[in-house]
Parts: sequence; structure tokens; C-alpha cells
Amino acid sequence: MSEATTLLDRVQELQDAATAQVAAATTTAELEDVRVAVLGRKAELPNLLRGVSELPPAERGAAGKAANVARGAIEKALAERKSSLASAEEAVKLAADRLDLTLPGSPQLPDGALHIITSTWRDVEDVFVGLGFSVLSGREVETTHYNFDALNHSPTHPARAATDTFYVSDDVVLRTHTSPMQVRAMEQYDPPLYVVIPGRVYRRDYDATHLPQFHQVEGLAVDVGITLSDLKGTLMAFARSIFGGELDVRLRPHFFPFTEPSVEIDVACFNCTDGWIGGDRCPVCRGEQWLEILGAGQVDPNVLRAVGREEYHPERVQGFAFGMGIERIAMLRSGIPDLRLYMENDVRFLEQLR
Ligand code: 2NM
Repeated sequence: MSEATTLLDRVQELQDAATAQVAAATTTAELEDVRVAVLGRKAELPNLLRGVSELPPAERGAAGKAANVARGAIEKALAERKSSLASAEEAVKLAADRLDLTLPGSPQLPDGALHIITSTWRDVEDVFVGLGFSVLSGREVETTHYNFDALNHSPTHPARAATDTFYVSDDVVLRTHTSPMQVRAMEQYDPPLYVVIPGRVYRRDYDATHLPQFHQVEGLAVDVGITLSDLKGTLMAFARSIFGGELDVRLRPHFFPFTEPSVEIDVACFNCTDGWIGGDRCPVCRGEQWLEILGAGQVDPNVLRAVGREEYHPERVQGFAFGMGIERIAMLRSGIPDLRLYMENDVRFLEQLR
């Protein structure tokens, strides 16, 4: 028997052994071990090809070809086995991973809720949107021009004091009300103007009923022939919508720099309108029977003039304006008197106000 015949027999043996091993592999990992054992760098078949060069030239061709054919057959067997094992493994994995999307989540997470300031803000805003007002927002850092001068605050007005207002520099402050934006609105838009401006405001004050940062909604209506009756009707509709039903509203004379005349508006105490029977005094109004809810007035002609536009000349248009603290409205509605609780975000407190 020639060396070539021996070699061809060995090639056939190796191919048979390799295909048997391929067929016996039961996982893709096992199959990879088989591939390394039969075709890897240290395997016999690839190394046999090297011996071909030592054969007599006439026999090299047949031997080389046989070895390459065997290699091709083994590679094909490997590829086929690999694809069938891989799809079987995929099927097992998919069956194990199956997720029933109709099952209830676990654990059940508690629902979140809006903060009382956010929900009150939205309720107030919604009432005025329903009355035809647009909603604007302004910057929280303002110039003393927009925060005080254009709003008819005299150069010595006490609200300008550094003990009351947060100054960023000599002529820049954290706004103490949202009215600066009302001046900007008059600069930007022609009358008729019906806007409400909710937002954060800042004053140097901190106790049970005053926070250094709080929230306001201020409103402004400017049109031809606006009177105090328009103010009263609008704010009565607001008060009834927020505090309920047919409650009475009263206007008390007051003073604000930017309005003349100015009023404070009270709503009849919703807790004791039909007579208080729980003890000597109603705890909501402390026996007053009225709750102060906001300040308002006819826009002072000086404010309209300070806009500096002919369209807002006080002989052409008139206006009313009002402002309220969102915390105060929330406090009256919820009966929780200490505003500091609103800002601590103690979950036990927040959960009582869902
Ligand atoms: C209040 C009370 C009264 C007010 C006035 C103005 C403006 F810009 F028209 F002059 N805005 N807001 C106003 C009037 C605010 O808050 C208690």
C-alpha cells in the first residue's frame, strides 16, 4: 500500500469520526469544542495536508483534493448542525422568557398626585380661561423699573426696602409680584387685553402665613369703558367657582400703589354661611363670617401712562387688575393654616391632600 493510499484512508477515517462527533453534539457550545478538535490549528486533518508535499508528485493531487473535500464535508456538517442546534436553543429560550402582559404589575405602585399648590394654581387658571382670559408667564428676575417704578410705587415705597425685597443688584430684584409681566404684556399687545399671570414670587418674610417664595395669580383687563362693576362681576364669578355655589362677595376699600380705587375682596365663609353650630366660633373665619381672598382695583392712570403707548392712554382705555396668593386660596380651601407644611413635602402631609 502506497503512502498516498494510507493517507487517503486516514482522511476518510477522520472525516467519518468528525461527522459522527458533529452529529453527537447536543449544544452549540459542545459543537464549538468539536470544531476546534477536528478543524482547529492542532487538529490532525489540517496538519495532514502538510504531509501531502512529501508525497511523490504524481500522488499529491489526489491526496490534496481528498483532504480538501473531507474538510469541506466537515465544515458543511458543522454549519448544518449549528443552525439546527441554534434554532432549538432559541425556541427553548423564547418559551422560558414568555411574558404575560395581561398579568397585573407587581408590586402595585401607589399613584402619584398633584401638589396642592399645583392643583390650586390650575383650578384658578381654569376659571379665568373659562372667562376668556389668556395665560402668560414672565421672568422671576426683574428690574426695579418693571417691579416698582412702572407700577406707580413711589421712590420711597416701603416694599422697595432691602428688608422686604430680595435684591440681585441695585436695580434688579426677584419679582415681588407677577404684575411686572402685566406691564410687559401692555408693551407687547394692543388692547383689548385680558390676561392672567400665574407664577412664583419672592418676599423677605417667613412665618406660618408667609413664605419667602410663594405663588400668585394676577390678572389684568384693559378695554374701552371698563368699570369697577366689571371687576366685581368677574371676581364674584371667580370666587363662586372656587369656593362654591351662591356665596356672597363683598368689596372693602383698601390701598394699592397701582390701582385707584383699590379694594380687598372677601367671600362669605363657606364653613359657616348657614350658622355655625360646632362651638362658639367658626375655625375657618374665626367668627368673622368673611374670608379675604384677594386684592384688586381700577388700574391707576399712572400705570397706563407708564406703558408709554398711545393705545393705552387712560383717556382711551380703562382697566381693572387683581392679585391673589395661591397659597392663601389653598389654605382657605384645605383648612391647613401653616404654609410651611406646604413646602416641606412630607409624604404623610401630601397624602392627606390627594
Ligand atoms: C393686586 C391688587 C391690586 C395689580 C395691578 C396690576 C397692574 F399691572 F395693572 F398695575 N397688576 N396687578 C394688582 C392690583 C394686584 O394684588 C394684591
